[in-house]
Formats: sequence, structure tokens, C-alpha cells
Amino acid sequence: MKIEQYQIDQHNDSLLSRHQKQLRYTNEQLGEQDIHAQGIINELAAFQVAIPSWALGTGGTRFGRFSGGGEPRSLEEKVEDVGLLHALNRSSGSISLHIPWDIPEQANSIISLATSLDLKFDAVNSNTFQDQKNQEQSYKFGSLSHVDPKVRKQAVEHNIEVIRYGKDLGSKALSIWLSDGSCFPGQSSFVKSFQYTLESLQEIYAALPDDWKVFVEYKAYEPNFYSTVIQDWGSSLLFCQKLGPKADVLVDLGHHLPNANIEQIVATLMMEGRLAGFHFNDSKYGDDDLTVGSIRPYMLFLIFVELVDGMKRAGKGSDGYAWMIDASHNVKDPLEDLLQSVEAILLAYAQALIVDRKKLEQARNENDVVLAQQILQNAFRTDVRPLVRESMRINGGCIDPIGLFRNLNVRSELMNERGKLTVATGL
Ligand code: LRH
Ligand code: MN
Ligand code: MN
Repeated sequence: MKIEQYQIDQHNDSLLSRHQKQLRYTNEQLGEQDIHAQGIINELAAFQVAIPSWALGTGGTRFGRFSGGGEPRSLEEKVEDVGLLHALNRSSGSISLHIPWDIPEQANSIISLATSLDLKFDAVNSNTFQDQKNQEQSYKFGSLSHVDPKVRKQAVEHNIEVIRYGKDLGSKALSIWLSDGSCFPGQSSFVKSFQYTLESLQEIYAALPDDWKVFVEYKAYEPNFYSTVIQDWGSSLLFCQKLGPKADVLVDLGHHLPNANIEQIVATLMMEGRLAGFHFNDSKYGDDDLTVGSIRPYMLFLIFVELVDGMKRAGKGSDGYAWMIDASHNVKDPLEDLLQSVEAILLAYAQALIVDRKKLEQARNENDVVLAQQILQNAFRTDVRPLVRESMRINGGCIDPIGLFRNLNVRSELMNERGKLTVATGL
């Protein structure tokens, strides 16, 4: 299944006059506030969000998994699925692999497939949170933090192998998320676990190519429910500072304790120049991995307010960070879901870009709390959808990606090609 440019153009033609009318209105509204819509549209058009290979199939919970039809059966088909997304929205130009769920044995052919779809390979992820078949040592009681040096060695070697795969694909970063921790008080020593993890990470860090980064992801709990070795942004930052300048903190929105002020975490990490990027998702309770922006869009906006500020201070564009979706669940078509997630990210970014920073600064200096809130909410309540649609259109994508996905019956085409009951590899 491939989506041709003429199909996108025809679809856009049918929506164009309505879209232009809405865009004119938004331009006018922003013009009144001295904001140039075209500049915002260009920023949006440059923003690319990586798609994780494990989100292309239906996710599961520990109570079950309800496979959808036409899910990708191989790495090639996963790359093709991301190709479909990118053709539709032109904002999903890379794929992030999780090894060994994905094994890119034929690097050259997978690279040429990706290149033909205008895709790159984002960070590669290691997996020491599950045991694989024929694996000598078990990760039941940890990996990089394990009390047994043989287990730590195996986990370090796995990470180095993942770097090798990534090098062949042109990736530039290794993402590490550890499930290491403990389920019960007394089970392990906090200090020893930290020190073993640091030593293991140092060995991995030493194997990083010069132009690579390592992203250290934290998570408050799950699957360990008493303690997690890298439990929060502070621990993650501590590891990164001890490792060196190639290590940065990766923020996954679902990995915090309830009510954590994630936007403040982001601001602090950016102030220290240690934000690697994001795993975007949304949640009501824990690491729910729901569609981005589906539960707390205002929080997402507030995070982007800090991101825009931080990027400006650092003199970096959006391409200076690793943006990725890390969401998957049981009930939606995974591709439609990812289109919704990318759109939600771009909407929050657009809203953050139209915040009147000068007025905000002034309101803050005058302790005008009411005005400061109003400035943020004015941006949040502006309908920026026409800007996001236009950013996709000028890049050759669709004005309404989900609309075209449905018009072209993409899912039933995929079911015809791949079968009705396929199970994507991964979680
Ligand atoms: C852990 C996590 C991490 C893993 C992914 C599958 O909850 O967010 O990023 O690699 O899920
Ligand atoms: Mn994650
Ligand atoms: Mn997670």
C-alpha cells in the first residue's frame, strides 16, 4: 500500500477553499496581535516527530490484547506504515527501533526502503527489561544494576550491540530505559544499585561514537513498585552529569508521579542544557500511554511554552531535540491514533509559538497574575488548527490526514495485503 501524491493533491483540492477561508481568519486574528502566521507555519512544517516501531500494532495491557487487522508483520512493514503516516502528514519523518523486537539484519535494504519513503532512523532503544529466548542470564532482578556482574556484563553488551545496529542504520542516539528497581523494601540497596548502574552506563558511554548521544529515561514506578533505580529526572540528570556531555535526560510524559509539574522539570533541564527530548503520550493515572493531548492538552501546551522558551535561550531549532511518540493502546486503529498524536503535538507547539512573550514578561515583572494567566490562556484558546493544516499542506501532506486515511480505506487495504489477524512484534 502506497499513498500517491496525486491522491493527496486531489484530497487537498476538495478541501482547499474552506481551508483557505479558515486560514485567512486565523491570519487576521494573529495579525491583530502582531504575530506573523507564516513564520509559525514554517516552524510547524520543520517539526518532525519520530514514530516508535512498537506503536504500529495494537498495544496490550496485562489483561489482554485485541489485535487489529493488517498490522505490520516485519520490520519492513513497520517502516512502510511509518511511510504512510509521513506521506499523510509530512511530520513523521523517522522511525525509532526497539531491539530485539526489531532486528535490522539487512541494514542496506532497510535503509533504502526508508529512504524511498523519505524516512530516517531515530534513536535506537535497548531492551533489558525482558528475557529473550536462549538468553544466558535473566533480568528478573535487574540488568545494569544487577548484583551479579555476569548479568550486568550481558546487559552492557546488549546495549553495545544496539549501538552497532544503530550505526549501520544511521541513528545518532541510544535510548536507555531500565525497569531495574525493587518490589519490596529490603530487596536491594539503593546505593549499590545506583553505583552498579553508573558503572554499567559508563561502559556503554565509552562505546558511543563521537557524534552520538545516550538518552537516559526515568520512570517513577512499574514494573517495580517499591523503587526504581532511575526513578525521576533528578536521578537521571545525576547519571548524565556523571557520564559526560553525550548523555542527556529523556522525559516520557507518563513516567511521573501524579500531579508532577512536568513543565517545570522541562524548564530546569533546558536551563542546564540536559534535555534530550521527549516520549510524548498522555495519561489519566500512570504510564497509560494514551494518545497525546487526549486527556491533558493544557499541560501539553504549558510544556511547549517552556520548550519554545528553552529552545530560544539555547539558540536551537526544534531539530536540536529528539521528539518521539511513545503511546499505544487497545482500542483505536494504531495509525489513526498516531496521526492524532502528531496533530496534538503540533497544535500545542503552535499555541506555544503564539504566546505573547513580551507581554508575559511584563506581566510577570509587575506581578500581574491575572494578566499572565490570560496571556497563556488566550494562546491556548486560539484555534490554531488552520496553521497546522497549512504546515502539512505546504510540505506536500494532507489538510486532513485521517480523512484521507479513511477515504482511501488504508486499513482494509493493509488487511488485504497482510491478513486480518496479524500480530505486530513488540509489547
Ligand atoms: C517504558 C517505556 C520505555 C520503553 C517503552 C516501550 O515504560 O516508556 O520508553 O522503551 O516504554
Ligand atoms: Mn518511553
Ligand atoms: Mn513508558
